[in-house]
Amino acid sequence: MSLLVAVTWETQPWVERFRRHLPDRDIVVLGESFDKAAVRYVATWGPKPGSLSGLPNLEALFSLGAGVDHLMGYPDLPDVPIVRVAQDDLTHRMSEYMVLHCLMHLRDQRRFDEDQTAKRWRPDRAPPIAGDVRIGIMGFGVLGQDSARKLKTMGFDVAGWSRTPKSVDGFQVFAGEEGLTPFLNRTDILIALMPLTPDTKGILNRSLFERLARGGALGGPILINAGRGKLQVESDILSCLDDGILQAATLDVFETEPLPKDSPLWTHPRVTVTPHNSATSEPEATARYISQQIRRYEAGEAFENVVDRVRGY
Ligand code: NDP
Ligand code: OXD
Repeated sequence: MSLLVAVTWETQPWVERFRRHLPDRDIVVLGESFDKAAVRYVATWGPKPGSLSGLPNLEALFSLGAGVDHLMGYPDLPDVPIVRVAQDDLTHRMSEYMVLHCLMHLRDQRRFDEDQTAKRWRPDRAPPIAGDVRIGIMGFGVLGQDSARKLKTMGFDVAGWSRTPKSVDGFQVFAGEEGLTPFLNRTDILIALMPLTPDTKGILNRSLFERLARGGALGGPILINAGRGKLQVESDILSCLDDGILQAATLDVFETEPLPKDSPLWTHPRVTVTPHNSATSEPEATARYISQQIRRYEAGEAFENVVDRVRGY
């Protein structure tokens, strides 16, 4: 029986790791010849159309990342469980990113970078402390909750917003449409860590930004999006930065990736751009996680972190 690796990234690091973690299996690769009937599992990211067809004995699809929007629109998606990545390596990377960028905005680090370039000595502002700043995390799942705990340790006042009501020790969690406005009204730094679904597409728009807290300690609301680029309306982000509805933004994800060279986001003085690498799927940790899921399943246990196709995440 074999595991098919169908990635749009460089294949070799994945094949090597899967061979190490599943030494008793054939690890086969798209584009090479292999027995389609022997394939029981596929590990994939952004599969090319047609590449998942004609696998009669397929039992599960593994997304190589936490998000599954790369699969949801796929034509003829096989009707087998889809297991997504939810493991510590990826989660910790995301929380590191969130702590880094929240502290960067708190301490106005971009200004000091500019001052260093200009050899300008301007110790003229006592920044607020974390306890003065309210962070709101849209998408209070695996990643949102871990970031929340770490940001809280730094002293930030953190709340979450999710689709369904939930109780998470130590945090106020708002939910659904009726919870959205009160959640935004108390938020100085808005973090987006939601999946891309029909409900969340374009949600980060002017009408939402206008509901963020005014008069907060940072001089205006700040957006950090590491969920998906299509959550955001980039023309609204730019116009809201220009008219003061937003103070600054950190963006890891974009409507079009790679971010086109002519995007004004690259050069906007109050936008920090990173190349969709806030929480990269590291091959060793990801292959280990998927191998563990396969062994669990073959031992008669259920897969963990199975995607609900109706919800879309
Ligand atoms: P989870 O499924 O654990 O959490 C998703 C959260 O979003 C849940 O709290 C869910 O609500 C909430 N949510 C979903 N739809 C809505 C909605 N319509 N309204 C309000 N809340 C909603 O996912 P993860 O935390 O593991 O990952 C989140 C996303 O982060 C991924 O889908 C991916 O897009 C992105 N990501 C980005 C990476 C990067 O490098 N930039 C790396 C990894 C992930 P509920 O709890 O009620 O279900
Ligand atoms: C993911 C990603 O979803 O890397 O894991 O974007």
